[in-house]
Amino acid sequence: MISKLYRSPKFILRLYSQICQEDLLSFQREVKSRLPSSIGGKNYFTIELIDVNEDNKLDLLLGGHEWEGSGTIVLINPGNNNFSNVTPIIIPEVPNEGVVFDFTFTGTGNNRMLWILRTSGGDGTFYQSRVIQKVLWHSLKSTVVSNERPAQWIPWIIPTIINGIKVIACDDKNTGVSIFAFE
Ligand SMILES: [Ca+2]
Repeated sequence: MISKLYRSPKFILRLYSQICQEDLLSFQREVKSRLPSSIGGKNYFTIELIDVNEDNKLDLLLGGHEWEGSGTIVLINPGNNNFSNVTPIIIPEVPNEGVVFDFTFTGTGNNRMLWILRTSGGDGTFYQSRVIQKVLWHSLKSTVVSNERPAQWIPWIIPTIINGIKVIACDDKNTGVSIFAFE
């Protein structure tokens, strides 16, 4: 998986070209989709592979424009990387903050926590806030731990340690360092 720090189209093209030159991998299009047909044609713009349920198989998280019928979902890997018959786990919505940008997880077992970065959408505004949602994985209990509006949206979040404290943060060249929530 490509680190969030290197998502620029230029970098991805360079990486792809290097991989091809070195013949490390080859890519081919599969005829049958590995995704459930229920997500077809929907406005999903964020995809992340994370082992959500800690079974060493990467699971799939999808987010986009929640208010347009593209609910935020987790697809648990059945073991063969084929998600086409997997029933999506629906993550609670955050009204008016319906643009989902990024996911990250912290903790383990009963403390496993999903963090979702959002911005405004669905209330007539678009990209005008900076919101962090925290979801306790085992119960899907959802809390909005930070809601700044109006605020410049930011593109990604990571769990990190700043001054010895575990936090969820972003360090983006356009918006600087943002620190959101304490784990
Ligand atoms: Ca898994």
